[in-house]
Amino acid sequence: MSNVQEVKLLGAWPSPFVQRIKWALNLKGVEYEYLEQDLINKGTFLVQCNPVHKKVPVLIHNDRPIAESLIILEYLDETWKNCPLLPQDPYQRAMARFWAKFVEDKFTEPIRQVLFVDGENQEKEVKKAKDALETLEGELKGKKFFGGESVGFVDIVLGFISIWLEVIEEVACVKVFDSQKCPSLAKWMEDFLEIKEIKENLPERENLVYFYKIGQFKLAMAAKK
Ligand SMILES: N[C@@H](CCC(=O)N[C@@H](CS)C(=O)NCC(=O)O)C(=O)O
Repeated sequence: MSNVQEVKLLGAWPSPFVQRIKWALNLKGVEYEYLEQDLINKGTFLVQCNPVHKKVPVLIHNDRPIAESLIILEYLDETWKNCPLLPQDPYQRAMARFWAKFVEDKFTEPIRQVLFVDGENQEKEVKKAKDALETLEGELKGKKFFGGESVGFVDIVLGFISIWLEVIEEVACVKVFDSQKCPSLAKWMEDFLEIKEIKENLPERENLVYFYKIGQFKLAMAAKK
């Protein structure tokens, strides 16, 4: 690897997927240039860098773009070996990938849907998200972080709930997280947010609420047309 490292991150401030990459870069102490993207009127640079999905985050390392937050996290971990996110042991590594995929398929997708649907459909998505959290509670029990004593791959992937979950609950007027049923996860969120590199430069809760409320309003208006 050449000594000159030029790292850029194409992002959008309200995006939990982008936040994952900021966290990993912070933990590894990688300096980078952050380029905020307009996702309504997407710029040609974003489209050139991520022509397939046209989404953020995109990491650009020495002029080579990489898309999809989980792929970027793995790339960062393979390129900057300090503060490893994935375990060394191949079996443990497979397990971390398994749980990260579980988070994406069984939690992230339903919780995203909660914002876009209502009525019975919303209840179904809330139930899916709750069930996923209870499964994750079982996986976490007895450990400080999913990665053990320090933050790892699964912690970074799920970490957005420590900020975004309450915001989504407020905007969608639903209750997803139950600290009685998920005490380990409740403690995990607190511990996660205590970490210096995690709590730096987080989006303001009120700004997120405002952003998602505007999004919902636009959706409602579009549905009436
Ligand atoms: N699976 C992707 C999801 C990324 C994603 O959905 N990004 C959103 C922002 S939160 C986006 O760029 N949306 C623009 C669009 O859908 O056109 C990842 O993990 O990076």
